[in-house]
Amino acid sequence: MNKILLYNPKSAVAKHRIPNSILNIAASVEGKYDWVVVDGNCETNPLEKIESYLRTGEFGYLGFTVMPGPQLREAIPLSKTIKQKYPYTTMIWGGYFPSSQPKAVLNSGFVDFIINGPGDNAFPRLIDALEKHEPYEFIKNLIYKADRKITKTIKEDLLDQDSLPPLPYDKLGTFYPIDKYLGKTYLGKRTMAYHSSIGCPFTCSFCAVVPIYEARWKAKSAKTVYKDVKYIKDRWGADAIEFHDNNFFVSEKRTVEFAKLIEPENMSWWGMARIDTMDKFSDASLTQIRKAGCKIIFFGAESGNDDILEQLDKGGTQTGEQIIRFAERLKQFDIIPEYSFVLGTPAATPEKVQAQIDFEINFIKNIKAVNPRTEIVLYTYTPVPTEGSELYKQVLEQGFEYPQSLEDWMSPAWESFDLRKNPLTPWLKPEMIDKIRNFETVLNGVYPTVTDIRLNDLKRKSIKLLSTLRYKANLYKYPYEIKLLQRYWKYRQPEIQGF
Ligand code: B12
Ligand code: SF4
Repeated sequence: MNKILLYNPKSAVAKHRIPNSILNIAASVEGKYDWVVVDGNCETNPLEKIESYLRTGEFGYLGFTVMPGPQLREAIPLSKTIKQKYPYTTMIWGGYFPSSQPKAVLNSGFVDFIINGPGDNAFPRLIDALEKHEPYEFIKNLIYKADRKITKTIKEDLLDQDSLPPLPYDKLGTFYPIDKYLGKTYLGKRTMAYHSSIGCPFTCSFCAVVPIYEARWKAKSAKTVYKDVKYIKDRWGADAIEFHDNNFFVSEKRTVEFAKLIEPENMSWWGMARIDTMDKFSDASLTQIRKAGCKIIFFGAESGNDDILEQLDKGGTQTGEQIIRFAERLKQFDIIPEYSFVLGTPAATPEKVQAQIDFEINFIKNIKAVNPRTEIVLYTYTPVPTEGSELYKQVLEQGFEYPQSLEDWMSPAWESFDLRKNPLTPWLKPEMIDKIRNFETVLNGVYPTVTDIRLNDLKRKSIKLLSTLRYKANLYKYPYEIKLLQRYWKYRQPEIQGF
């Protein structure tokens, strides 16, 4: 009865990635406890698959990783049904959603424990304690209910990432062929997903990483990253890498060291970064990175307005002027910047909210003018409960409230919030959301994303032709003709499908 079932709820309709979150947890118990992985992305009936294991009577523990959005929507009914049918099992949730919304999760009655942040030590220690009927109150990174009260244990320091056990890729391959996880993308024919560091040293007040990692960052060394990537390349033929780190490029030294190691492997790669950090990289470093296969980098540009950057606690030294200058700088290195913006932050009056949106639209057009290859991803601002932050206080004052129960989180409206499409924030009026979305449609029409590998030249040219007139004349309303074509060709939306 001490076997462990680890579940990755469905997160995407296509392009499935190696489920790194639960694979890290599997690594933490490898050799100590028997474990299996069920990946909702690869199952047509995940409940049936989970039950096929539970019916053996050998499984006592279930570990679910849960992100907001579609993963949450699947995790709720599955966990509820499982707990009702197999009440003796212990249900443990980890990942971003339960760590930031523990009240709703534990009050549901079907989740027993939450791992708050990294689970590499907390998970095996919790299982040990439960197996031996020992107290678990002293285990770090835990949230549970005791005497009807939500109890959080203290946070553990981030672990030395090189000391973590290797990920059990071969064993994962006994459940799902690793080939399935190496998809065709803009970067290559067999793209692997890798996570080389945890946390982030910054404290942007809209970011879910901050309350969990509290401005801490720890990375694997360049050598370890190279060794792991090389293993997957040699064993399964990966030819490209998506680095899923929140902030891959924090250290110029590590990045350049990795670039030098990976260069002979002829792989393309992508990662996430900050503009002000990378703007400090020397020309020689940027040249080396590109030479080593880094084709495109995702940056949280957020806003061209310095006051809003301050309101968002963007930290560091990023300014609107720098965002534009850096897009231009990257042109000479042939690296495509992928800039994401957060539109719809709160302001004192509706007119001010609208003026900010108009400002950003113009700003984005200026970026496109200096570097048309810049990819633009538009989010609408969704508050993250970084308690105590000035921005969060403003959000509460304007009447914003989170759902109190897990069932409420499942409603289509809150799913849309999670996908940062329609954030339900009281200061953002429907016509403002329409303006953002319509501009996005026209912009994507004029500059179709390079990451959509299904769009051929003819499709790109047709959409571009239709959209350019509107773009030049600032006419964004009712772009039905563009939408029709995009729907017909199933245009890819990185902002809701996740990069
Ligand atoms: C890969 C990824 C995806 C993949 C899917 C991953 C999968 N599981 O199949 C895709 C691209 C599909 C995706 C989509 C989305 N994602 Co996503 N995603 C990530 C990303 C980049 C990496 C996750 C990962 O693999 N981490 C590596 C592991 C090792 O770290 P970890 O998950 O933190 O796991 C540790 C702990 O959290 C804990 N833990 C985690 N799970 C579990 C489970 C158990 C049982 C235990 C014990 C412990 C535990 O222990 C682990 C080891 O220490 C994260 C950001 C990040 N860098 O983490 C965003 C992130 C989780 N995603 C996020 C979001 C919002 C989304 C979307 C909902 C929206 C969007 N626009 O991107 C979409 C949903 C789209 C859709 N249609 O489903 C947000 C969540 C924010 C929040 N408010 O909570 C994040 C944090 C990005 C961000 N900074 O905003 N995503
Ligand atoms: S730099 Fe990026 S990952 Fe880091 S806190 Fe800011 S938004 Fe989050």
